[in-house]
Amino acid sequence: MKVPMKSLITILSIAMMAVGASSWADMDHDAHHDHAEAEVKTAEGVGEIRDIRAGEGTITLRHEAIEEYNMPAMTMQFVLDRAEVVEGFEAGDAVRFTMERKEGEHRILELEAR
Ligand SMILES: [Cu+2]
Repeated sequence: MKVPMKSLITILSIAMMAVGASSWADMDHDAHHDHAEAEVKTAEGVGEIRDIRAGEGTITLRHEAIEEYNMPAMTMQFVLDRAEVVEGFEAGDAVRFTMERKEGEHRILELEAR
């Protein structure tokens, strides 16, 4: 049976949308918690500093999985709770950290060398 080109394109774009939607869900793995989860909770994590931007108040960490937040291991940017948190640290340092998610922001509360 000959499938008209137009239906093929429709089928393809639906398939691509489905793939796109599922990979978006993976990337945004923790977003679905935001609505139900009004209270703030903290979590401990371990990782390595990739980049510090004290002027912008951010730090990029490669971190191991954080079960409390349902996060797999990844590299991501965090907001610094206070500028002093990163004092004495530099990119490449292995760290242990305490974080919280508040109003959709991931904040680093404490940083400790390991
Ligand atoms: Cu993460």
